[in-house]
Amino acid sequence: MQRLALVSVLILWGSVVFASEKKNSYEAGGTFAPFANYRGIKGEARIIRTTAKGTIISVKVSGLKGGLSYPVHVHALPCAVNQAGGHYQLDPSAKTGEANEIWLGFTADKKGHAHSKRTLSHLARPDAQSICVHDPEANGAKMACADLFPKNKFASYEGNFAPFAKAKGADLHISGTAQMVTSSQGTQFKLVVSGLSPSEQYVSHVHLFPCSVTEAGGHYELDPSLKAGEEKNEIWFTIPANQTSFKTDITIPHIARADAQSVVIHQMVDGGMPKLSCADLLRTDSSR
Ligand SMILES: [Cu+2]
Repeated sequence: MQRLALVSVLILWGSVVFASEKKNSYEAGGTFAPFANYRGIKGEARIIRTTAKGTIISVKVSGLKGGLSYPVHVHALPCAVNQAGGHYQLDPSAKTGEANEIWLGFTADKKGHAHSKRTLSHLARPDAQSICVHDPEANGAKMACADLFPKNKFASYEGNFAPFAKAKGADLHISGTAQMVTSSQGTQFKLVVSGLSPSEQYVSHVHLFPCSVTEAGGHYELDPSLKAGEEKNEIWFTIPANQTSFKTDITIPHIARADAQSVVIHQMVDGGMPKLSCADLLRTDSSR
């Protein structure tokens, strides 16, 4: 009887640990497709994020030239957006280059097949959105790309506002929540904020990185191939003046990508826009 109780406690404990790990651990991936000017390249890419071990990434590609070595990198945008953009940076405040990126270069065998795998202690952020194979015979032009999307592309995200380290005085009282829901129709944002000073002016935007990574980085751009900093290409929330709290619920036709990672509240002061408070947009579903 006692033994049975112990066994059931152990089983319960095991499932709790498994459930909490599962929430942050997930597998994603996709198939390679060639960019324009290239054909015949096929294969697949997988990314496994585990809270315990970091990140495991593997790629398998065919349709390459036998004996040739190819540069392969994790990129920061989906394949269809600005040709996957630039390289994913482990630390966006550090120098670009191999030590701060995820490189998976390989050499094709006689049949034109190649594969590689990397295991990192770094837990890849959601902005690790694709993998590109580059053409060594054309100055590293992008040849083929695979998206690293989770199975459920549409999801709910949520986080609580917390002050940045530099916030002081009344700015420390700002609290609330930010929610984001993506669907085939677009993206809904709900913000509930309180603790504002009626005498101050504020503005809020969707930012590129989690709150703890380079203080949420720059602004999320609807189209990253256009110039940054224009309101029509970003997601801005107007915070009315002379209020201590505000709520907003807006839906935009754009479907937010995984690089929409936080909402920042700035103060508007002469000559600047200091970042006061930030809410991470974390996926709330565990089944990806
Ligand atoms: Cu901003």
